Formats: sequence, structure tokens, C-alpha cells
Amino acid sequence: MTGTAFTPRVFSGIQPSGGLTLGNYLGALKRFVDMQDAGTHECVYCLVDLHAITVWQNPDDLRKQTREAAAAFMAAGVDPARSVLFNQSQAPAHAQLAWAFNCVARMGWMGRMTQWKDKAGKNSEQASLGLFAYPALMAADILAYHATHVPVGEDQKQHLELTRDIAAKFNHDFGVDFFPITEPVIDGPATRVMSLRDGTKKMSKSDPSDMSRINFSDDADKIAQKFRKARTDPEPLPATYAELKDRPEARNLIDIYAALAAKSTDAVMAEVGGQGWGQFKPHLAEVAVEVLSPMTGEMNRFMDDPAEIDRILGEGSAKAREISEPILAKTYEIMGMIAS
Ligand code: AQP
Repeated sequence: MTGTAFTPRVFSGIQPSGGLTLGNYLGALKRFVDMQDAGTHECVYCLVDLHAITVWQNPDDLRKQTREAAAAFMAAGVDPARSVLFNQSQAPAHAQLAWAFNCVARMGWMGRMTQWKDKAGKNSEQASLGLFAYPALMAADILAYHATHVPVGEDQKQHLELTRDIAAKFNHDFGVDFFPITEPVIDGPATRVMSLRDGTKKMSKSDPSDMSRINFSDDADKIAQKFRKARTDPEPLPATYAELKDRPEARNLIDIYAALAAKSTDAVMAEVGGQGWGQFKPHLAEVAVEVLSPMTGEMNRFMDDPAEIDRILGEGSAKAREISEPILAKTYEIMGMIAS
């Protein structure tokens, strides 16, 4: 921690690289709303379109997905009157600060990022330079607001550690106490929602199999069908959560149920232990529909008026610029750049 008292401020974002999933909702969006409603922090929430383009995005799809993600945020309860809601490309400080951080971060740090290794795979020569530099842009997103807390899913933990390393190195190199050492907020029973087809893989919006995920846009029938077809093992559910240790698919469905029903995993096992899949899966689908369907309806209602979404994002980006531009200017000054 630094000695400076920073304004308690939350920053987080989601890539509009496809339709949002149940993983995005439980791991991130639901907690964005909780933190907003707690009223203890200023909240800044962002559709990170500059991150999305680190892999190919069709421009028309990107526009649609960005509006859809904004609609999903609002449908889930992000209130643009209480939280700053905008798309990243409209607050230029993100890209500008990212450049400075590209010059602070070390190649070795980036090369160790598991998301880089997973996404670039064996084909890293063909991956974009942006994909490699992704974590420095993420550090810029957070630190351009001097954010003190970042709610994220488990998969982003390593990037958050890198953000802390960049802030610490900047403060150390320039002999300042300027950037906060941000705290990740990773909690709840569904910080890592897994694919419905493979319990060892994260549920992801870019998974080629639509059956691997529940989308925000899925209707009740689709949700029921996806849970019915979700991969499981032949055993019935055990009496305790500990007994699910080596059953990743079964554990995933229990974690999802617990998160949606807002119950502890122990309480869930007391309720469903001994049940077979034919009994449990329809019950899980029912709870999922109960939580997701009202949001899907609300998201579709927002999507009927794209101009209103653009207006809301425009207002949000003006507020985002107000906070981030002075922090960028001060960063440049610390680094020795002359303001003309
Ligand atoms: N399966 C998940 N379980 C819990 N949290 C998750 N998040 C994503 N997937 C899960 C959290 O959602 C936030 C936004 O993530 P993102 O969309 O910006 O990037 P991502 O983690 O790479 O998500 P995807 O769905 O896998 O996107 P693609 O397929 O485009 O790469 C983060 O807080 C993340 O932890």
C-alpha cells in the first residue's frame, strides 16, 4: 500500500467481444451492481472495446455487441445516474496511459501471462501486438481512475497482480506515491464459472460451442435445453460439497446453482444431496430462468432504442474523461513531458 489516501473508487470492465455469458454475470456484472448499491465507492464501469479488438472483430458486430453489453449492464442494475458507464475508446486517456505503461512493464512480465499463452497458443507469431500488450492497457484502464478496488472473476487475478506491479514500479522509478496499489475483489461461489461442455475450461463468450455457455440473450427454452445437455458424470449428487472435489462438471453446476439462488454451497448440498441429474437439472434451469429472464427482457427493451444507449454512453464518457484526463496529465508531467 502507498501512504496516500485515495478516493474509494471501483473500476471494472467487460469486453464486448460477443454476447455476455452467465460467467460474466456471476463473476463480474452482478458484483458491479452490488458494489454500486453498497454506496461505499464511486463506480466506473466500462465496455472495453479497445481490448476486444486485440482479436479480430467485425465492425458491425462490435457496434452491436457494445450496445448489447451496455443494455445488459443496465438490465442487470448498473444505473448510469449512480455509476459511470461508457465505452473505453471514448476516453482517450486509456490508450494514452497504456503507452506510458508499455514503457514501464517488462516483456518478461507480459510473456508470463497465462491469458496471453492461452489465447496466442502455438501461433504467437501471428497474434496481434495488442494481445501481448493487453495487460498494460488493463492497468491503464484501472489506474487512469486511481481505482482502489476492481471486482473481477478469478481468471483476471494475474492481470490484477500485474497492474499492482506496474503501479509499484512507476511509483518507485519516479520517486512518487502517485498510483494506488489496487485491491482485486474476487469473491462468491462463482468466481470461475466453467464451460457446460468441459468442466476444466472457463465458460467463455468466444467458445466456438454455443452449448458451452448460457448467454444473456438465451430464452427460457434455450436455458433449459443447455442445462439438460450439460455434461455430467453418471453418479448422483453426494451429500457434501467436499465430495465433488474430483467431479468438475458436477461441482460447476452446484456452484452456478448456489450463486443464482444466493445460497451457500453447504446449504445447496443439504437441499439436493442424493438427487439424480434428471431431478436436479430442471430445478437448476428454473432458478436460472427466474434470475436471467427478467434481465433478458429488460436488455431487449433497451436494445429497441439504440440511440438512447449511445446517448447514455456519451454522457458516461464525458464523466470518465473528467476523472481520467487530469490523472493522465499528471502522469505525463511526472514523466517529464512538457505540456504545451
Ligand atoms: N467464466 C467466468 N467465470 C467468472 N467470471 C468470468 N468472467 C469472464 N468469464 C468468466 C469475468 O468477466 C469479466 C469480463 O471478462 P471479459 O469479457 O472482459 O474477458 P474474459 O475474461 O476473457 O471473458 P470471456 O467471456 O472469456 O471473453 P472472450 O471469450 O472474448 O475472451 C472479468 O472480470 C472476468 O473475470
